[in-house]
Amino acid sequence: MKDLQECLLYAIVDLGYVEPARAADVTHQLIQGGADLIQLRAKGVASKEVAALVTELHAVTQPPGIPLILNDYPELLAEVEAEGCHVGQDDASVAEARHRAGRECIVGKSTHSPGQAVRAFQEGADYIGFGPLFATPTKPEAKPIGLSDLPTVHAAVNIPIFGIGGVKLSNLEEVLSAGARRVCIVSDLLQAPNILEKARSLKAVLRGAEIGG
Ligand code: 3NM
Repeated sequence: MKDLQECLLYAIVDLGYVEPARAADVTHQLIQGGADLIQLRAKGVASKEVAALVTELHAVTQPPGIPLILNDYPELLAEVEAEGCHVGQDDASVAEARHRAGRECIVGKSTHSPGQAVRAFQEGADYIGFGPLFATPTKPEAKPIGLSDLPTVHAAVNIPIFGIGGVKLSNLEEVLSAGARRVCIVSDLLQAPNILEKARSLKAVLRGAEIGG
């Protein structure tokens, strides 16, 4: 499996945008385009259905060694194959998520301020999401935090940090210039006319920034 340190492009397969029947195909396109990490986000879906979908997606993510992360539902990790789970500020703590999973797994956490980022690091999260950097249709109620805290968070937190929220191909250079190295994207990928090509373009910019320093 790909190491989190190598992951630059984190793509979320959000059932708010993708019909469950298309989720495996979309996941395949995202990976073909260069997504390094995949999350299944299935808010409000019954856990039995989520479990079935995880199994279907894992058949796509496992052969190329792409970790599959489940948004919330840590207890499902005890019964399905996936590499980890992601918790929000209002969900289980990192320790509680590990306990519910009952096995070794990646646990990521959403953070919305430098203080929350440091606490998630201290709690033992394997990676964090940091945002929303911009206003986003995916979480319309969430207040954007802007880009100015990115350097502080990168100096304070020594685990992978994925900038999230309104990140798009059109503002990616700006996000990277402000201090991000990695991003997590939902709508710009899932609403693209060609998902594979969009992932490829995003990844090229991320790689270019990495090489360019
Ligand atoms: N979490 P898009 S922002 C799922 O700030 C999610 O924790 C956020 O979607 C956070 O790429 C967000 O469409 C939505 O803006 C990201």
